[in-house]
Amino acid sequence: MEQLTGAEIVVRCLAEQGVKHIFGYPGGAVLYIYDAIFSQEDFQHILVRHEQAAIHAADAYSRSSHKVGVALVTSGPGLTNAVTGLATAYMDSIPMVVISGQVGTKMIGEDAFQECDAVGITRPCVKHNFLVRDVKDLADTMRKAFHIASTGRPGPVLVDIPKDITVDTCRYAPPKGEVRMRSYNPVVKGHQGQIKKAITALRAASRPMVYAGGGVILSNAAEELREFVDLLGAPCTTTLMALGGLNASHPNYVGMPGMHGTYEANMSMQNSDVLICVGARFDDRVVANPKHFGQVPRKVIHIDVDPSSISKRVRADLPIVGNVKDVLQEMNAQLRALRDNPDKPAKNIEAWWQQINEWRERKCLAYTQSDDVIKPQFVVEKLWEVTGGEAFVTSDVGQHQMFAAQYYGFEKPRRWLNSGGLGTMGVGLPYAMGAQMANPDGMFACITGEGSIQMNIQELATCKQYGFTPKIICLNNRYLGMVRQWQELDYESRYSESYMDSLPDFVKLAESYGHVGIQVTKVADVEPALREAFFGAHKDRLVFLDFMTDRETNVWPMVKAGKGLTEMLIDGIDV
Ligand SMILES: Cc1cc2nc3c(=O)[nH]c(=O)nc-3n(C[C@H](O)[C@H](O)[C@H](O)COP(=O)(O)OP(=O)(O)OC[C@H]3O[C@@H](n4cnc5c(N)ncnc54)[C@H](O)[C@@H]3O)c2cc1C
Ligand SMILES: Cc1ncc(C[n+]2csc(CCOP(=O)(O)OP(=O)(O)O)c2C)c(N)n1
Ligand SMILES: [Mg+2]
Repeated sequence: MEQLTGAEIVVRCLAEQGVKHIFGYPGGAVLYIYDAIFSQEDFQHILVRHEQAAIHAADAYSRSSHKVGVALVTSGPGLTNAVTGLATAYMDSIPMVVISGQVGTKMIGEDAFQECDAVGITRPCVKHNFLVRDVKDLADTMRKAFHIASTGRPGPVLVDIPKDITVDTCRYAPPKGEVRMRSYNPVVKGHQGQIKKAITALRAASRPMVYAGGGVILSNAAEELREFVDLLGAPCTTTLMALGGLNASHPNYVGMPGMHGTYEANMSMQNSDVLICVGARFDDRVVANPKHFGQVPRKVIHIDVDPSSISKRVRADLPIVGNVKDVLQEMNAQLRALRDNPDKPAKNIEAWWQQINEWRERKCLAYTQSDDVIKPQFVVEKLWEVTGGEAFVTSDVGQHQMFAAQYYGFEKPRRWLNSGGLGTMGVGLPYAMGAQMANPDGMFACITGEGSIQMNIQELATCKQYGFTPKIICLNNRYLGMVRQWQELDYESRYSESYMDSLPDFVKLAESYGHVGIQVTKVADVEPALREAFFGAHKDRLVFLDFMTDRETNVWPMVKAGKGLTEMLIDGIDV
């Protein structure tokens, strides 16, 4: 067995896991680890310009590829800068391992230089964290970190390593088989009896509905979901976290549910008699008012790997604890065996479909594009056309995020990367970096706002250094538009601090970082500019497209906070 330093063990353990890329930023407490990175060739390190971006990029690396994202930061401010990234990944259940440096073990608690209580600060926003106190525990801890991050309900895991541990040496032994932890054994297969009952209820339903969430994406179950929907013949909605989980062109797809969901998705959710929730968590942006939701009697079936998600906000009549992919496979096998005529939807749901098609006729996403001012929806629709719906689309947070979700029809999973649970402005650009690192042959669009993009704008330098070439689609309304919309609707249009003044010249800014910048002010230039950026002379460059959009376009439909799912506003009018 070899004798290695702690720093060398960290590097070995990453190689063991097959890690090819890590995102990070150096500092005193991690210098030995950086030194060990210098002399290895197993993985590439990407030097970001702010630790927050390292975590976001690692997070998107995972979202877009199903691999565990990895980031490395120093102690103190390096760790505190990482907290937003950790909380963002935690809220959306993203598997990630973050390594942070810590002051030497003997100095912990002495207010040492760049000391902070990493384990304490991150405890509420990671799936698990470790402080390594002995180099002999390091390899085991690293292996456990990857295991915990990627199994059960996934999530970020922090490994905090004091500097002296990175210098200490011990024998390194390669891993012996899979990690086993007595205290941690997530359930995978669903309970057979519960699955059988669910199938019976679904087949007997006259208004069945499938409500699919992030769990479908996280467990790579898009194919299983599609087969399930086909076999059942039921309508299906996918949350903001599950766009692409069912292809948007699927005839049974009714769009996203919730606050900015479609009329037909919300009406179908509310009026269903058997609702099956597949890896979603009845978030308050979807069911804002559980009491109103409960007015309609319906049977709720809930599949989730995390039992604490079940009956948290909406009571489940039939809980199924297990991995979405395994449970759907089992359900599909049973449905296949029971189905008499695979080509025809069951007779008992014909009236339901008639009703849903009437709701669809409402055309809740219709908008008018005049000749004079660019509508944000129009830019997203054109982006979809130009990229053939094939791009990896990242977004920031705000109105532009909702327009992206509503107007870019996702056909595949892991193509839509956004912060749903925490709603973190600033993720868009680092998400595009992480996605491109994991999928070098893809097309990348970062749909953002002039407010959000400024939160991690420094990453334009990282993009230059590593050749990341997303097309930044800035829907520039000169407002913190989502805030402005709420102020218009709920605060009598008192636009308190929601305008964006003193904006930089984004064209010059992009150019100063060595990229291409284009401002688009005319409707007729929208499509040509997009084509030029994706397929013209700049196709291999980062292009910052600054679209001057209508200032006060609102996102519709909208269910205001606390309202019932069917208490929607469309174009500002109660439906
Ligand atoms: C400005 C803004 C507006 C928003 N508006 C909307 C909106 O209109 N509509 C909307 O849908 N969202 C909206 N959101 C997002 C919302 O806040 C939530 O993030 C989202 O609804 C949660 O999605 P989800 O229920 O699919 O759960 P996720 O957060 O994706 O959670 C996944 C669930 O699946 C479970 N799970 C994970 N892995 C597995 C597995 N392998 N097997 C089984 N279960 C698993 C987890 O335990 C968890 O319960 C908005 C966000 C923002 C920032
Ligand atoms: C880090 C952070 N701070 C504040 C907010 C609250 N917030 C949500 S949307 C939004 C406005 C975003 O403005 P912009 O990026 O220009 O997008 P727009 O809504 O105009 O499309 C703000 C301030 C947030 N989500 N994240
Ligand atoms: Mg804006």
